[in-house]
Amino acid sequence: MKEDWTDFLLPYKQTTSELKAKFTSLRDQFRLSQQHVPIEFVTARVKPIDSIIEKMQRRNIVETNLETEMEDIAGIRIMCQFVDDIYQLVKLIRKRNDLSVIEERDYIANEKESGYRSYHLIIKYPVQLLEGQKNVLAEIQIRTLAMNFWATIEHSLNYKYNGQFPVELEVRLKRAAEAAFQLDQEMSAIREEIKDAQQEFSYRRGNDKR
Ligand code: 0O2
Repeated sequence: MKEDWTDFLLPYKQTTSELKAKFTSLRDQFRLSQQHVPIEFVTARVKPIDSIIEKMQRRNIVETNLETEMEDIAGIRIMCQFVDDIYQLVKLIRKRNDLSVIEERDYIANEKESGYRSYHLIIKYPVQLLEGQKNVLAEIQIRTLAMNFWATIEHSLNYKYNGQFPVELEVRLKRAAEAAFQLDQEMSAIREEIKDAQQEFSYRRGNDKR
């Protein structure tokens, strides 16, 4: 196993902190422009060494292929209010020229067996290091607050049960995932109604002034 993880992980650390700053700044730009803000908050992490080693063993990844085969050593998570916000952000990310999208996994349209929902983008991000530019793979996960609530709880239970849930718990978690998704759909419907009502209101005000 690697002797010096600090050196190896440095570009990933830099990638996560740069991307977090960029997406936080994007949120601030939306706020300033008085538009609906599609980003609620952003988190970033470098995968812990024990998780990297566990995944290397599970996926048969050899050390020399780590940089090309493990796509989520650098991870960014963006939380949104609405499902539509997720797809708006995906479009924005595809257009950026400071990174390139190399793979997309829509676990919202195609939820995982566990009930997990999120939109994943695997990107290539160039970081500037002492020795020059290096392209780093990173995973951006975009989810609603409800999806994040479910995933956070399920992730900690997974840890507790070591990935082997009792059947009843598995069923309840799937039900909870469905309830979270229903909540997202209900909130989107309410949002559309509010938008329609606001448009109707401004149209009427416009007519009254004539
Ligand atoms: P952490 O702590 O977030 O780093 P694999 O990593 O082998 O499971 P794959 O195909 O490499 O899967 O990548 P995938 O499925 O696109 O994304 C893996 C990451 O997505 C996980 O990372 C989780 O963050 C999240 N994820 C995927 N499936 C689930 C799920 O069923 N429940 C929850 N809570 N999260 C999920 P890590 O490394 O597991 O965790």
